[in-house]
Amino acid sequence: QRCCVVGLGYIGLPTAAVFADCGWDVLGVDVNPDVIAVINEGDVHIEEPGLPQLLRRQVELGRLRAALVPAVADVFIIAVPTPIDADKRADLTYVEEAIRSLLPVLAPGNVVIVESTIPPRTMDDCITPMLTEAGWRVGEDLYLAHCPERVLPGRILHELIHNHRIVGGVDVDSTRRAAQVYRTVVQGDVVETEAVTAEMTKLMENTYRDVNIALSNELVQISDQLGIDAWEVIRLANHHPRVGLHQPGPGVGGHCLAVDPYFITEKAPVESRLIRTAREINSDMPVYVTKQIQEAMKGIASPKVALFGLAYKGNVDDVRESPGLAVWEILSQEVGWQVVAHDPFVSEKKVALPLLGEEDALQDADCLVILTDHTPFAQLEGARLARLMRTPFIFDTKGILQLNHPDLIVRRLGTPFL
Ligand code: SAJ
Repeated sequence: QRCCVVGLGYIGLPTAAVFADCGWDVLGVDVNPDVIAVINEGDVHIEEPGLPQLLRRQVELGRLRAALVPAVADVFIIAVPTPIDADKRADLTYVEEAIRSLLPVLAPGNVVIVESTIPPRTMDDCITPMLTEAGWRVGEDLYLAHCPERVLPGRILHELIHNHRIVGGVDVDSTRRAAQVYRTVVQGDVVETEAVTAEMTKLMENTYRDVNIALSNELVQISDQLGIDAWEVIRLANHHPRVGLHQPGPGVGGHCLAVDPYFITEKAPVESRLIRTAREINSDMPVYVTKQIQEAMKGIASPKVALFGLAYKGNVDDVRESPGLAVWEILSQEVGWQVVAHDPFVSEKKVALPLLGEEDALQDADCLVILTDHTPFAQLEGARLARLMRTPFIFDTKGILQLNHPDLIVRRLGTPFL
């Protein structure tokens, strides 16, 4: 069976590699010639544990190759980005272009699957009409389904195989055929539904997380006001069998939680009040964090601030919608301080600012701000920080530090300053 995966990013590339590993003959397609060249050499352009080895093996075995345009196949999987525009509405350009790129190679009996995250009703109101207008009888000679990806960066290869999948076709036959495709690869359940339910399910999963993180970020602000330790409240409340408060932090980043809720608010702006408010709380967190840093730096003229962690979350190299970048922007551009950044996972190419090594960043700093829970940050040594920094003030927005060196002043977001 031949499978063509359109879009070789964080989702498409691992998907292509896993399908190849399960015996499919896979063609990966991307508009970026550099990406194509790298993959055909057996290398990868993104950071994901286990992917380099898996991909190299599949390329060497001849089961996976990459090209700029799609070719004839049995199944097409679309995994291109759906960004939001300035009005916080889904930009479907890439998905539409991907569908258009298939038109010259589609054949009767093909299954076309959209994995990209899309607003509710997109399959029915946008994708199906595109194919119908091209002359296809969807559900009869062409099968069309939405199968949202749900993998967690950092664990993608494991989750691609073991997570349950939701498959929603635009009609019953499409659902059945698309579900069969995933059953060749997935060890979790493949749950069948219709397209619009699959679209909404995916969005609600990420919205659930966004709203719950907003609740904890609100708790942080209430706790700061009332002199309560928010982390202790979360720890104790989570002893309750039906409570699972999330972790607060400097904001919510990544291309999923910080974006997907808008796909709901765009379609039902009046009804989605809680979702909208949660988004506001989370996207305002970098401002809240910088205000606290400014408060702490009050007595220091022109402080040097070292920001640790520009990736949107721990142990990944992805900086999309990252709270760390937002904090950098406010402190360096609006406040005008000397701000330096360090992130062992992120390459300078990905951020339009210089990144320093750990020691250079800490040297003579007046404030160290932890913005991402990268594992190496949890191992920072108190004595070293005290020796290198000019003012040994540390602000931990992720609650990961265990420092108790007497010379350090360590403050955790949402914990009263003692
Ligand atoms: N975060 C918190 N507190 C928490 C958990 C996360 O502040 O308690 C922050 C993180 O630091 C990060 C952001 O939220 O900035 C998002 O991180 P994440 O680990 O929650 O999620 P993503 O964006 O890496 O992946 C999510 C996952 N969705 C769910 O868990 C419901 C993943 O399964 C999806 O496949 C992915 O979105 C996606 O592609 O939609």
